[in-house]
Amino acid sequence: MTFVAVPMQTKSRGTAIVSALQQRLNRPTAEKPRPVFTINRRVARAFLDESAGLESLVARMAQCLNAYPHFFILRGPPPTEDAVLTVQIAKAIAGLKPHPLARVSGQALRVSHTRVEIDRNATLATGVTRYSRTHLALTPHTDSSYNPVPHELLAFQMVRDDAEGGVSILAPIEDVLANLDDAQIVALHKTKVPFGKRSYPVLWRQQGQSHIRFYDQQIQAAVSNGAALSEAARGALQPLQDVINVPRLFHSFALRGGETLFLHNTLALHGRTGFAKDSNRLMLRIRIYAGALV
Ligand SMILES: O=C(O)CCC(=O)C(=O)O
Ligand SMILES: [Fe+2]
Repeated sequence: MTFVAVPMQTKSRGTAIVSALQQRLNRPTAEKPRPVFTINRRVARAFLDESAGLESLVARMAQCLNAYPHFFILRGPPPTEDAVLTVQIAKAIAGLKPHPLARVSGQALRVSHTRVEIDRNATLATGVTRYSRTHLALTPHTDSSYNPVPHELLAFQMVRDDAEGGVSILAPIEDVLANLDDAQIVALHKTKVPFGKRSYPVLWRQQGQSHIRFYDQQIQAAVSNGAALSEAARGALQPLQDVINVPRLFHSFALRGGETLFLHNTLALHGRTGFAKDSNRLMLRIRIYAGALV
């Protein structure tokens, strides 16, 4: 599936002809595909044993992340606070191909681990990633969007789910773009927006595919720290903000304890609904650079 980055003609939002593709992508969430890999104990053990004999399974997982809807759910293992299996699967996917960054820095090989749970000390003064450690809803976003190169692969291992909230929202880039018109898409490619200390365009083309970097709270935080947000950037962001605030356009599902969500961080935005202030919901988050997803 390809999208025109810089079309010669632009259509206004109201008169855009809804294509067959758009009609398909705008189906209600319940009808959207939700890939699941269920693994048994033998396969789990094989992953822990350096992924011996799992090449075709790992290749299918990578394929699933590169193709719509750019995520899958892993089921089978019981809930655990040990992230070793998730890390091994993430490393197996990442290791399919060397990452371009690996040539310039050992950083590419490092795995980032975070416990995502309510942190009562996470005050509103402690950095932009604080939101994930509260009970608050998170609108669909890209993780590590302040990095020159955001990690390609993210995994969220649900240890303890929340029965009433914390529902995952996944917004594949195709669904986001299908709800914007060509002029809006062009503006998001051309306009730089501040994330952390630097500015980057929200959309870019890589290997014939559009990728996205977007984190509303990060942009707002950069602005409150003094970064300039031009009128052009505000204008480019508004339609995107409008779209990502409509969860019914995207995939949503409640991950249950033991399930792990793997996703392509620059081909699908992820978010969640809020939950109770005293919830004991716990997820483990893994981020890794993955050459096979570049
Ligand atoms: O809590 C969740 O479901 C997602 C949290 C999140 O987006 C993050 O920690 O990056
Ligand atoms: Fe996130």
